[in-house]
Amino acid sequence: MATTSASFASFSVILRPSSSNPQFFLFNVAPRTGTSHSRTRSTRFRCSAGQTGFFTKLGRLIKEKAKSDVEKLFSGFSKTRSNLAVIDELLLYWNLADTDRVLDELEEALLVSDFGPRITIKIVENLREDIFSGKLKSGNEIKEALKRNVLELLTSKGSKTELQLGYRKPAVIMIVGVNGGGKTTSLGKLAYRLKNEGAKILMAAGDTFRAAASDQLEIWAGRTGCEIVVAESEKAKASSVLSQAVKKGKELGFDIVLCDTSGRLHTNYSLMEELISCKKSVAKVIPGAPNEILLVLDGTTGLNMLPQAREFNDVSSINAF
Ligand SMILES: Nc1nc2c(ncn2[C@@H]2O[C@H](COP(=O)(O)OP(=O)(O)O)[C@@H](O)[C@H]2O)c(=O)[nH]1
Ligand SMILES: [Mg+2]
Repeated sequence: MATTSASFASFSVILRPSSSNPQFFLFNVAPRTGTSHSRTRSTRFRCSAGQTGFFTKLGRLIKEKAKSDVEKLFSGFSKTRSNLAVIDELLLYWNLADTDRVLDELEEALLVSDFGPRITIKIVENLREDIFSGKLKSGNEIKEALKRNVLELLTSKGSKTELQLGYRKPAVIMIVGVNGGGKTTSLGKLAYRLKNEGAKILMAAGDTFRAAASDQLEIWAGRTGCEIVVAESEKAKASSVLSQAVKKGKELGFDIVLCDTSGRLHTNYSLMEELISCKKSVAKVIPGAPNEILLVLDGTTGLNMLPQAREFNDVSSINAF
């Protein structure tokens, strides 16, 4: 098992069965350099001339899919923007006698823009108070106050935001969320940040459902210079991969094990059950682990984030999102 940074230069992916369980491998992935591609990789991506047509077609399909995803995203933004543009018009012609009607319409515009009832009422009532107490005297002042209110709500800190990693090593962080929400990407970013802070990080490829999910995590391990545990067998359970990784982390003195998991719809109960078994399997190795369960949410999801957060919290007691 290669664990030292000195060994990074010699290989990009080295597979060696662990002594305790031959089903799993600890990968030590080199930061990508021009010369570090392994034999496995070049074989995997070799493309003969006869396949060019297929790849051109595949490339075109991927481009079309990406284009439609981007269009969907921006049409979502532009819908919100046009909902919010109503506010500009409302406030342009505001006068004191019209306050109740304008605030009712403002309330509606905020609600259709996914602000949620609690926040909307808070914003509108703050504005009403300031208008009637004479603090806000023009449409422009109301607009500025509205911006300040939204900014304050977005930036005010709730509970503690630092990761609570405890004193036992390794600390275990599990990343959970729905499919395509950005779990693996967030794990990569987190690994980069924690590594720069001096932590020795082990990644665990707990997404055993999605094709090439562990390859994706391997790329992040390469980029960040972290080590990674993946399942060799396609039938391996996510809970076993994670518990094996935590065992490795413990044996080899890692500071943090970052556990990737498969995406699951919060309404799919059997997959949510699997998350519970992942959590339990990790706790068997280190009592009290995982230290943190982080829910990754796609910022464009809107209010559907709430049921997602609720369901994930019910089964896995998330610590942050
Ligand atoms: N624009 C943007 N895209 C992201 C972000 N995080 C992830 N993605 C993209 O969202 C897609 C799904 O991300 P991934 O990490 O694989 O999601 P997972 O299925 O939850 O692990 C990928 O194409 C990522 O590049 C982000 O913060 N911003
Ligand atoms: Mg993923």
